[in-house]
Amino acid sequence: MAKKALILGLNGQDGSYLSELLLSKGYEVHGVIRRSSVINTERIDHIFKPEDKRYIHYGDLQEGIEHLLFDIKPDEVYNLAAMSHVRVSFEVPIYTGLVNGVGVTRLLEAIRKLRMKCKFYQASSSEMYGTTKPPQDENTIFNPVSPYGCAKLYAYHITRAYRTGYGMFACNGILFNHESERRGERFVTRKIVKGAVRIRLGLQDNLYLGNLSALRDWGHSKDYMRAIWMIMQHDKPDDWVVSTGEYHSVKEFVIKVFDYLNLDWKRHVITDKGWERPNEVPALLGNSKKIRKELGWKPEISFDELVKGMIENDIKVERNGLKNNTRR
Ligand code: NAP
Ligand code: G4F
Repeated sequence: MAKKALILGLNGQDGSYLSELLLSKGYEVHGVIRRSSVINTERIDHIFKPEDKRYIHYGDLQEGIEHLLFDIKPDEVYNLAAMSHVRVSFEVPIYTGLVNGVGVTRLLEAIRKLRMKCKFYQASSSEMYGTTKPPQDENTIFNPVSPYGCAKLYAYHITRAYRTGYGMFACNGILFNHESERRGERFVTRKIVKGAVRIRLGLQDNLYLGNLSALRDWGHSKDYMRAIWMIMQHDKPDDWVVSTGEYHSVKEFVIKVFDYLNLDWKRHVITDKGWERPNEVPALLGNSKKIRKELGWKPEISFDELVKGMIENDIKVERNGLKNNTRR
């Protein structure tokens, strides 16, 4: 019988790549999306055909999803749902705590109360390291400095507590930044790519950014979703860092994109304090030795390929006046 997976955050960047991966492995994939006043399934419309709509369920981490767990009886639950924007978390700190933190306890508690034997994956984040100096690995101290990072750290610990306390197969993937053609337009990589492409095509003149000196370890979402599936297939539940082990500044990212498009970035990029955060995480660089050694995972898409793929995708999107990500 096919394994059943339930993905919270199905229509997000990661949810879309994970569902493709699991379907290619023969899983029956169910997912949760939120009701929205506009169509919000663009990332998954090519994956779930109209006749597959029975696999897509409405829900919210704030409400709990006991009924879905009970009806679907998944073998694997992947919690990718979150208010995922760090800067926005400073504006909605309480909501962020309720969704990204308490929401995870709701899920774990539902699984426990229903006495389900399913495995559980929690999308933990390198943002939890905050101001701790790089490189960071599974033993590095956490120092979160954003409401998002604090809520994610709560979720990380509650996942461990349910593992140790109740013997649940509950894992944390501590994923460093990962991007793609499907990345949300308000994260810095996609914002830079989209802005530069639009400048190249004469659709806008300038790009407004915040702190250019922050360093990030950027990988591709597709590689990272393969990693989290491997985490869930391991014989014991654990916590794992997933990263490329290479970092670049936001400024380097800008220069790379503008150079690719034969543009002089200094003529178009304007730094604006309005895009900065009350607290910044200066440098994230992951040491993913453990997952490479124990599970044999490694990233397959290079930084150059990531950037090039994102640029080519946005050229197509902007030239054809498309709503979003065309590249599959
Ligand atoms: P994303 O594109 O923003 O997707 C987040 C998903 O969560 C969306 O489907 C969103 O639905 C859903 N969601 C938000 N609030 C919800 C709620 N209250 N109830 C149910 N669903 C809700 O983010 P992503 O890049 O795919 O990231 C996936 C997960 O990994 C997130 O938990 C993120 O915090 C974490 N993470 C991401 C990275 C990264 O670099 N990408 C690194 C480490 C950890 P809507 O479309 O309705 O908002
Ligand atoms: O792309 P960002 O918004 O990603 P950030 O804050 O690192 O968070 C992402 O990665 C986390 C993993 O470490 C995830 F958990 C989280 O869900 C999310 O996916 O910003 C990256 C850097 C920051 O230092 C920011 O200050 O870019 C800097 N930046 C400079 N100008 C900007 C901008 N970020 C955004 N979003 N917009 C700007 O205009």
